[in-house]
Amino acid sequence: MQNVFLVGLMGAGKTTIGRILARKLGLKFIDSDHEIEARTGASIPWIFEIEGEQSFRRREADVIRELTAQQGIVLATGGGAILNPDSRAYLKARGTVIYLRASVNSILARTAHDKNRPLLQTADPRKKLEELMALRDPLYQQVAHMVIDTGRPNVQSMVQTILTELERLACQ
Ligand code: SKM
Repeated sequence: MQNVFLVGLMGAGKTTIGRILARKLGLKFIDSDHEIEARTGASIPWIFEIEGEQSFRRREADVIRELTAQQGIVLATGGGAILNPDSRAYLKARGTVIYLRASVNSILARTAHDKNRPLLQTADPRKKLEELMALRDPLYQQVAHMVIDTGRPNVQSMVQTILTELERLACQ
């Protein structure tokens, strides 16, 4: 059974694309942010505020280690999951990693009214996103088996591209 892992910045569409992909591939969909919230019984902004980012990252690394050990899942990972070297290694070794690469502009548009993104609750979210992109893009690239630009006409065509590419990789 195959696993598919989606990485990329927040607001790139990992959850939306992941749900559709899972349905098409007959796999189970899991979102690591939702899993952390379910296990903790608290929202991500709350965890950031009360415990701090470092504690959130520890919880995230535990969840990535455990979830990637499963078989037959599509996993949407939190935007910062790839910061942890162990998590990068698990993702790369235990499934096909797809980097959904979105522009800062499109992420800003998608997250404009989203209060659930603690890292963007700043005076200048564009600057923050540009910093995150500069820091993380090389890490997403490093871990990815496939890079998909999200500026396509629609979600369905993006999913189709991914499915075709998954088939190609499977035949290699
Ligand atoms: O995991 C959440 C959390 O808000 C942190 C984050 C990040 O570091 O980019 C992205 C979200 O998916």
